[in-house]
Amino acid sequence: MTPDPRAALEDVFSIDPLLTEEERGWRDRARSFAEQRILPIIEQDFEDKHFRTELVSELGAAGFLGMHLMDPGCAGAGAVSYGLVCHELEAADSGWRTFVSVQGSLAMSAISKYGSDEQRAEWLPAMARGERIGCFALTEPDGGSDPGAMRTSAHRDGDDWVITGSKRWIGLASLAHVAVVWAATEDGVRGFLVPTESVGFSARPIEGKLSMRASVQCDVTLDEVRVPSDALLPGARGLSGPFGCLNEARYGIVWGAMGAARSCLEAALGRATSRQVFGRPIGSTQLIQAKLADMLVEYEKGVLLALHLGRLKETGRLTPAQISVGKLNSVREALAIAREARTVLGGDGVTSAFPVMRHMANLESVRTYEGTDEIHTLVLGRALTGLGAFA
Ligand code: TGC
Repeated sequence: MTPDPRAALEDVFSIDPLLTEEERGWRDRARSFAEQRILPIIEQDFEDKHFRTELVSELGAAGFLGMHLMDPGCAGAGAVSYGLVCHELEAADSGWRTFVSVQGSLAMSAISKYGSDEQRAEWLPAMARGERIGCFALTEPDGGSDPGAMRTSAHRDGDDWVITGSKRWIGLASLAHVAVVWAATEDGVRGFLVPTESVGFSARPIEGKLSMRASVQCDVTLDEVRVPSDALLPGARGLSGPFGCLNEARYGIVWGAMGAARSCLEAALGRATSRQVFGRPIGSTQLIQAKLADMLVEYEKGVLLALHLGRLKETGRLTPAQISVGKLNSVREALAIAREARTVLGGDGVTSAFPVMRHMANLESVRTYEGTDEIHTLVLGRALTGLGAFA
């Protein structure tokens, strides 16, 4: 009988004893959700460039939206539980992990960290249930790596704020009810909660994507959008505001990208034991075994690093440089695993009969958003030398 790749992988890499019962519960619920609600439809959705809005309330009912926040309506789960959920969702597709990240780690985190009591009460419970969707408008068309160069500006007009500018690559913006918009003011960068129905706000999905096709990223235009003074997030001043949210999302990617890697490794392992070439399973050859072993080693190291960072996060000791180690390593190694898995699958590996090319294409986006490989490399260079080399 052909061995079960998942069971074989879990046998060699025994992570369960390192997790609490509660963490395993979150992991198992996310795995069931991914297998029952995402996997059956994802290849077709990716082909059709279709985002399934109807799954959003199901994610909310499962408790996955803003699950690490302690606010009313949010699950208040630990960092490792949240990471495991990201891992399982991204094992199905990066687009669905991205949805949970944008909603929970970016938009809801911004409101939780920097919002007033009224803002938290107005938005967070409904966003946790998936009844309202949020987006996070930081990146601009002239370059995402240097948010300090932002051109979007907000100025006071009586009691109101008037916001003008453009944003690009904003996940969920055309579906969102509220946009967390970061804009330059006389007082430095500030964040605003902008209802997307506001006059002058428009969001247009970006066409021609060959990656993350089952999710939505947009160009956003703010044409003299007028919001009242209580739209300002009172607790965020300067770029450390949005960066505080990016830390949360980058942490989720550390776990998530390894989920995509696991899916690729499982596909390769399944093929290795079932595919016969030269009269025997290809998995009985030394070259294929070496590829599988190398993939396993990087996967296991990546998950253990994610777990280590999660435990640091739970005790409040996780630093931005440590998150950069994780984001850089997870996405880089997940891409390498995807490429190697494709070779094990032979020609069939380029078809949608296997998830590997879809993961590979998705991971190219994940590699670029939330800080590119290059930015995280330079964050680490600065952490080691004390010298910034960004320019
Ligand atoms: P600098 O401009 O000097 O620093 C500004 C202030 O920010 C603080 N800071 C951080 N705070 C918390 N966490 C971090 N990770 C932080 N990084 C910086 C910094 O201490 C300073 O504070 P203060 O109080 O002194 O003003 O910037 P820097 O020299 O520290 O950093 C430069 C660099 C290149 C590392 C930074 O600009 C950077 O991380 N760039 C990458 C930006 C990025 O990730 N962009 C992607 C945005 S979002 C996205 O990709 C899409 S969202 C998903 C979707 O919608 O689908």
